Amino acid sequence: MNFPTNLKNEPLKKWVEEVAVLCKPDQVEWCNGSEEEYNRMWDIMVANGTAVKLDEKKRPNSYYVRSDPKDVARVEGRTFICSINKDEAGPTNNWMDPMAMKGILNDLFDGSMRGRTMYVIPFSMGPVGSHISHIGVEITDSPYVVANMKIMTRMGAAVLDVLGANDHFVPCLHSVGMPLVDGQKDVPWPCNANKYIVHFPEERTIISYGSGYGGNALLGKKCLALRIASVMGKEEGWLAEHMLVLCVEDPKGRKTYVAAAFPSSCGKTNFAMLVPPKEMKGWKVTTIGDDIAWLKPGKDGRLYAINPEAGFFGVAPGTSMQSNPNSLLAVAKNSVFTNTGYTADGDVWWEGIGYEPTAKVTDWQGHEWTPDSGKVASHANARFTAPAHQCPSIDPDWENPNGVPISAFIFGGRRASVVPLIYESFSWDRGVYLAATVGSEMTAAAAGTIGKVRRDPFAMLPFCGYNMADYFDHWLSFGRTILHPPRIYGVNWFQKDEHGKFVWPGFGENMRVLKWIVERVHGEATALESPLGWIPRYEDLDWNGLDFSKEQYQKATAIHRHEWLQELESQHKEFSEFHTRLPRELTAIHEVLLGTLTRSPEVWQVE
Ligand code: SAT
Ligand code: MN
Repeated sequence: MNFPTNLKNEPLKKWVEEVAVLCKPDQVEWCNGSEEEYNRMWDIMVANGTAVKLDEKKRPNSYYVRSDPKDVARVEGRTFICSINKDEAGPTNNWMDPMAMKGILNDLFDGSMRGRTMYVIPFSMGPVGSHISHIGVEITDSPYVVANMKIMTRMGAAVLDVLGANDHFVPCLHSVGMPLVDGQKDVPWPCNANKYIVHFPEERTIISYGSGYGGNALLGKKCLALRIASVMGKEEGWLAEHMLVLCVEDPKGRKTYVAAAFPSSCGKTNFAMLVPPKEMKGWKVTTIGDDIAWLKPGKDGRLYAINPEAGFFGVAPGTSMQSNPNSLLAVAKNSVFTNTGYTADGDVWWEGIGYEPTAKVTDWQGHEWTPDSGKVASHANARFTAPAHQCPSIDPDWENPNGVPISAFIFGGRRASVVPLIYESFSWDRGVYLAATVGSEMTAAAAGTIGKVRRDPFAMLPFCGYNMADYFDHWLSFGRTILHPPRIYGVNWFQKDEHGKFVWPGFGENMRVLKWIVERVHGEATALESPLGWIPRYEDLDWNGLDFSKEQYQKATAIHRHEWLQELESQHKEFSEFHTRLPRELTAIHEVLLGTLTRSPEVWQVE
C-alpha cells in the first residue's frame, strides 16, 4: 500500500492494511483535507445522484442531499457499548460481549467495500496539536462522510504531522454496508437495513455499519468525542460533555465563560448563539461550541474547555432570522443540507425558516410539495453542516488550544411544571444531583401532576460510554480535585401555565437569567435560600425592556411541595436502577431533599 510520506505511525499503517484486506475495496485513498479533495467528493456525489449543487448566487459552494428515508437519524437501539464486563456498560447502554460482537462485525465487513473506494481520514478533535485535543482516524466507504468530516473536524495531512510514531489514535471504522458486486449500480444513498454502531471502550475503538447519517457515520462526533472520550476522561481525570460553551461579555468588557447541557430539542444551539434583548445595552454573547465540550483542569486550578468540533451539525427546521440569526447566517455558504426541502431555483427551504419558499419545492423524499399538501417539506431531523468560523457570533478564542476558563455549568430539561426557572445549587455535590436528575416530559403535564419524565442525566443518556453511576461518581470526585470548580445552575425555560401557555418568553430573554448567573459567579448578585438552592429575588434580575410582573416571576420560580415529593419519588426510581453502584452522596442528598421538602410550605415563593 502507498502511504502518505509524512505518516510515521506504524500501528496506523498496520490497521489500515488489515482493514483493506478485510473490506476488499477497489482502491484505498488517504485524505489530505485539501479543497481539491473536498470538491472532488462532491463531483463524485453529484455524478452519482447523491447530491445537487445549490445555486452559486443564492447559496455559494453548497450542496443538497437526500438520504434514504430509512436512514434519517442516530439509531440508539442499534448503538452498543461492548465492554468486557456488562456492568461496565451499565443499565442505560446496550451491551454485547466484545468477542461475540467482533464475530458479527467481521462477517459484515468482509467484502463490505467491494466496488467502492476506501477513504482514510486522519482527523483531530480539537485544534491540531492542542494538549486537550485527540486524534482519530476514520476509514469509510462514503464520500459524504469525507466531505462532512472536512467541515466538522480538522482533517487531513496536518494531523499526521502531529501524530508521532507510536502516539495513540482512535480507530474508527465505517461502512455503509452496500458492496457493489458484479457491476451492480450504486444508489444515491447507499446503506443497509442492518445497522451496528459499536464502541469498544477498553480498546478505545469504534466500528459502525449500515448507516450513512449524522452521528452514526461521522464518527468523530458522538462516538469519539462523547462515548469514547467520556471513558478516556474518567481514566485520565477530565470531562467529555454534551455541552455548548458560550462567553458572556458585560458592558465593561469582562468575559465569563459558561458551559450548558440540555437534552435534545431544548434549544441548545439557540442558547449557544443567544442574541441579548436590545435594552440590555453592552451585554454580548459569543459562541465557542454548540454541542460538545472537553474540559481539563488548568495549572491555575480552573477548568478549561475546548470545543472539539470545527463545524455545526444542526437541526434545520425552526431555524430562522427570528429564532437564531447567527445560525441562519452561518449556513449562508460552504454548507451541506441533508433532508430539508429543495426549491426549484436551487436553494433549500424548511418549516420555520421564517419566509415563504421562493420557488416550487420538492420535499426531503423528492416528491413535489405544496403548502396545503398536509405534509412537511423538511424531515424533522433535517440537518445543516456548516463551518463554525462562519457563525457571526463565533468567539475569538474558539480555537484557543488552551481552552477557555469555565465559571458556571447550566443544566436544564423541558419540564412543564415542577422545576423552577432558575436556581443555583448549594454545592458541587448538590449540583451533580441536580444534573443527574435532569429530564424532559414526554407529554405535557396536567396542572398539579407530573407528566411522564424521560430522565436524561447530564443530557448524556445516549452518549455516556460507561456505567452512568460511575459517571456520577467521576463528577463527584472530579469536583474535589479542582481548586475553583464552576458553580452549578438548574434552569427550566419550558414551564406552562394552566392554559398550556409558556410562562417564560425564552430565546433572547434567557439573557436575563444568564446575566444573574454571571453576576453570581463574580460575587455581585444576591439570592434567596430556597429548599432547592439559591433563587434570585425579583429585583435581582434585569427587567429592562421586558414586561414580566413580580407575580409572573413568583410563579416561574415557585416550589410546590406536593409536586416535589412526587418528583423525588420519581428520582428515586431512576436511581434505583443503578443499585449499589450509585454513589452514596446522591442517596444522602435525596434524603436531605426529602427532609427539607416535607417541612417546606405548600408553595415556596420569592418575596
Ligand atoms: O446525528 S447526530 O448524532 O450528530 C445529532 C444528534 O442526533 O444529536
Ligand atoms: Mn447533541
